[in-house]
Amino acid sequence: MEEDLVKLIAELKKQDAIQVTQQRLSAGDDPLKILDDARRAMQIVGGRFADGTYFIPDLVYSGKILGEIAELVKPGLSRRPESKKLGKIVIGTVAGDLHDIGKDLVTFMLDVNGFEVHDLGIDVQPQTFVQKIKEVRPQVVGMSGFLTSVYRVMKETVDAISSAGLREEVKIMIGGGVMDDEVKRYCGADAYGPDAMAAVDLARKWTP
Ligand code: B1M
Repeated sequence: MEEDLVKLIAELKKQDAIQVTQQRLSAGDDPLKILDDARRAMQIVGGRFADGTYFIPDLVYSGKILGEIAELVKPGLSRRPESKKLGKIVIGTVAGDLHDIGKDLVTFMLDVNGFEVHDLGIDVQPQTFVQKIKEVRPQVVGMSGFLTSVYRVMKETVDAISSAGLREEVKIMIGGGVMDDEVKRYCGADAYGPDAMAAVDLARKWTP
């Protein structure tokens, strides 16, 4: 059924993809595994967009499918029982970038794992990160980026945090489709997280 879901999402067959998701959840399948399969499917969608098989409306529709699957899967990702928050995180998709599905999943996973998350949304200017850091004093800053064109703005955001004298106070993690360790080094972040659970593990490592 794993390959079924990947194929159905990649083929943009929304109703069937939702049905298979429901079946897998009822059968007790791991919700994180379902999300990971959905992510693999989105890579296929992205590849088809890049090679001219799919167009913008297909990308938009794939986003809708994934959004609905994420909503189905979320209740199965258990919330941490205790009420005291583990630490504070400011997160956002950097300026010029409007992708939010992956960032929202990371935000959700951080939240259910016990962090106080301040989500700045999409297209977030460097100074907006700086202002929010001054306001909430987080231990961790998360920057999502999904376009190669935003590598530079990720670096500018880290630079803005440094110029404001806040760099020593925070650990910075980056993530998103086209990010990797090389981009991390280029922009001066502390770590790159390949998926939502990696982001949670990094945040755990950096908070008391
Ligand atoms: Co866009 N898009 N898109 N798109 N889109 C990509 C990213 C692309 C790779 C597709 C491709 O061509 N192969 C490509 C970027 C190419 C590049 O720069 N190298 C691309 C492009 C080109 C564009 C436009 C420029 C298209 C155009 O207009 N000509 C445009 C840009 C608009 C803008 O932002 N200014 C655009 C627009 C869109 C839509 C609006 C139509 C839609 C977004 C819907 C939305 O987000 N609300 C969309 C979609 C759906 C995609 C793809 C197909 C899927 C993205 C997605 O949701 N993936 C994407 C292809 C791909 O990803 N391979 C693509 C599923 C999601 C669960 O995975 O986002 O990777 P992901 O998130 C993961 C991890 O990365 C990680 O955890 C998440 C959960 O596991 N993670 C973090 C994310 N943030 C993290 C932060 C962390 C740690 C981990 O720490 C802080």
